[in-house]
Amino acid sequence: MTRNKTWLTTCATAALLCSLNSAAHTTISPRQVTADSYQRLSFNVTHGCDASPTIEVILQLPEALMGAKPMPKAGWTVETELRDLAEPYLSHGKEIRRDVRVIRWRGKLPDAHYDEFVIMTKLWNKAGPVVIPVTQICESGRMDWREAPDGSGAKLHFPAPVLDIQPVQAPHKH
Ligand SMILES: [Cu+2]
Repeated sequence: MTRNKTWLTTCATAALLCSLNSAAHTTISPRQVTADSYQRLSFNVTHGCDASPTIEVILQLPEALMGAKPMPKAGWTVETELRDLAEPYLSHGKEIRRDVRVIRWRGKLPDAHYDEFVIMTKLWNKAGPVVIPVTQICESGRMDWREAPDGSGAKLHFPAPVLDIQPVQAPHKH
């Protein structure tokens, strides 16, 4: 019951903050990238859970992100979890069967401050949107940024960061 109440309060707060600033969520930058390239991706935490400080940021990486490496952060620990891949791939001539699927930073970010959590990753060679769920755990409460747009244009309370992978441009022919 208490947990439900916290959820509702947090949700209302997120909605209010985001009506003031449409970027005020946990977001990704850049949002648009090119297939089959290496990319630095930043996950931007803009507020805590209803004023409670953030103590953990967890990324759930889809298979579109290959060989991801977190950038260490001063004052934060970082750990990765590997999982078996549905489709192994080749990297530098080696077959990769397991890959990083979860990245978890632990530290402390006050609600009044902003921070960025950075990874370097290769993107697969397929175009299209990729949803990257992020969980933000606070001293009190949590927020799961994992809602994907359903195409209806309905406002989401906890939208997941979405990476828009663009096709590799064919070389110009004159
Ligand atoms: Cu927000």
